[in-house]
Amino acid sequence: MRTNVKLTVGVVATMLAGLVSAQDVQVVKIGHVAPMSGPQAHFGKDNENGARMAVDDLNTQNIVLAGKKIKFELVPEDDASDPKQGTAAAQKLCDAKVSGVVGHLNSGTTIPASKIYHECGVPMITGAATNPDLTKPGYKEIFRIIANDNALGAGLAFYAADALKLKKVAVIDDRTAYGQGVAEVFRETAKKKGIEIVDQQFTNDKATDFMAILTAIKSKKPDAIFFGGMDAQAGPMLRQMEQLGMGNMKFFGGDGLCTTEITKLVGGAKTISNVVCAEGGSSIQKMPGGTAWKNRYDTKFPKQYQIYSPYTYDATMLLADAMKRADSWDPKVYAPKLIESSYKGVTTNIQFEPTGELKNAAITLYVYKDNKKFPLN
Ligand code: ABU
Repeated sequence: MRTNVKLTVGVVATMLAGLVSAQDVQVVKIGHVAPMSGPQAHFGKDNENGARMAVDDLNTQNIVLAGKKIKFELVPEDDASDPKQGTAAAQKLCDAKVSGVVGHLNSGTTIPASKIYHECGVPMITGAATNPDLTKPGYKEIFRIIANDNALGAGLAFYAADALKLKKVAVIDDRTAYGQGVAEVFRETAKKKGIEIVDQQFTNDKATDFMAILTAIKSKKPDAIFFGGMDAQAGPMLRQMEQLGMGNMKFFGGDGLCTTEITKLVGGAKTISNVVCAEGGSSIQKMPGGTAWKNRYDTKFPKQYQIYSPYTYDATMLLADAMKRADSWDPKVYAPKLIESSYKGVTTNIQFEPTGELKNAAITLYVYKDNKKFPLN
């Protein structure tokens, strides 16, 4: 009888302890937004994987904030690369009281969404959207941990003029905030470097048929085409260049086409070997924690790596780092700590300019050989 009583007390005590510790666990929500549907869904998946990997890693660290054990939870949203869906997703995340947001991917969604995050006071860090206008309003909650289009467009123009000695280039852009912006920087820098812009054509981020604009460009006999846009268009464009006998032209572009996926999207066209593209950061091989991190990523998410997942990983870690320094997950309390960050990430040692842009942002140029991507620097 006595034993039974003891057992009952023991069971009750264990149950109470369980209840207390359950109450002491604080769920901290981190939003992630990117296109998870549509032609850019492969980017979205890669980005979300990076954020998810960071959340999983954080949850092994037994982080305690303000006396509470923290469990991070990813809240994924799909903006389908559409500005309206982007702002709707941002509002949804504000209403869900997330502590921070990683994303968005497209400049065209990130820029309008940033105003919403600013208004609800939630920090947002992008590791993919590169239009310089993002940081121009000076919102204290908005950060970018990758080089912007001023660096990408100019870097490519310098390479075209100085290394390849090109004289005539045609420019195409997809009329998005990213494509139009990076093409403009390339064009203006190229002109200053003495390159003649022999044609300028436009498409959109849903198009797959470029025969008419390529035919127009072919008649101008450029040495190269610069395309401001994403791999979903660049792939078929390169295929159609081969069909039109334009295999002698270099093909320049920014990070939006500098992916693993483009090697599939070209459908075997040899023009992939003409691509020179730029990414806003160091190559994985040169990132401080790059190679080890990439091996872990490939084990966790086989064959899904594209380009930005190390940045979404670092962005998530950076939010948590600021929370630790503030001992709070409340955005109002920890957000001011972000600008003071000095965080040794996978991609680089992350510190910010007063504008929220990354300090000392690197760029890397790439080429494709035997359908594989190789850094030039
Ligand atoms: N940085 C290229 C892809 C994302 C964007 O800026 O739209």
